[in-house]
Amino acid sequence: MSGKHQDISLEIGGKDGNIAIVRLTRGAKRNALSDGLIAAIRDTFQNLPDTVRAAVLDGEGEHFCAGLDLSELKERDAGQGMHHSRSWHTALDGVQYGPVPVIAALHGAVVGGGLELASAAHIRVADATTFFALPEGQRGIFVGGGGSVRIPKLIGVSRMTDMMLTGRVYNAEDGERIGLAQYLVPRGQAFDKAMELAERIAQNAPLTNYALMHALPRIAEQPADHGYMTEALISAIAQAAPDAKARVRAFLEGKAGTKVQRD
Ligand code: 1HE
Repeated sequence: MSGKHQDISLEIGGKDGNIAIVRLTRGAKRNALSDGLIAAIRDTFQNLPDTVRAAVLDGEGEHFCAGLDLSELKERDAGQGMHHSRSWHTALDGVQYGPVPVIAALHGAVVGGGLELASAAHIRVADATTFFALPEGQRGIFVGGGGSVRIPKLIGVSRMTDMMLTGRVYNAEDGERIGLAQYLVPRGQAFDKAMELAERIAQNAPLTNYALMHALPRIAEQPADHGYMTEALISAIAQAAPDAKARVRAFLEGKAGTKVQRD
């Protein structure tokens, strides 16, 4: 990392010490994303230790993230605004297309750029206090952190349009129902659930995780015949790895714990 930033922390944890816990630590400002914090998110995800197999992203205090730091908005001209948006794209692409899957542990406000950040994660776990909104419409601005690309993939263009036109706020339950989160847990339990999922993910073959993160969203953008080809290439690479061979052998030899089981 290019130096520690006061508004973010990185801890390495989990049973095998291979989970990165990335926390926004700007609770007093509801984890609002300043330029400095966006750069720190970029640097943190770009420089995760090689031993890390999954990451959990959460926010200190009552809210996951209040979005763009509005106090920095007022001084920007159009050119600076474009570069600012592009800097978010780089940082949030680094979350989505980094080395390991990212699970966002959500609570309280997940609004504006906070929802854009959460959308860059691979899995979102919301606790019962979570609420989702895109107040950009009310602030006279537009999403700029990749939200117009990522959020419609989660909930569709019409729901996102409604959120921005009307200021609609989704509570945790409705947010999970429409696809803003994949898991809904009781108040205060999002981090523990995210860690549990991270532990599971960390046990997968790293190459499979990488293929999922990097190939799936791209295949979704490709015409079907290109998608099939990409799928064939990735599956050939994954199955050729020694790790894959060892795992399949373990199943065929009836080794304990390799069967698919109900949760
Ligand atoms: C902030 C921000 C912020 C809080 N920028 N300082 N995002 C928004 O429009 C959401 C704006 N925030 C809120 O609606 C509320 O703060 C919350 C619902 C998130 C939390 O409410 P609450 O009552 O817990 O906190 P608060 O009293 O409103 O805020 C506490 C402090 O955080 C206060 O500062 P203080 O110095 O007076 O203590 C707030 O000013 C500060 N704060 N949110 C700056 N967002 C890439 S483009 C993305 C575009 C967007 O994200 S637009 C949506 C921006």
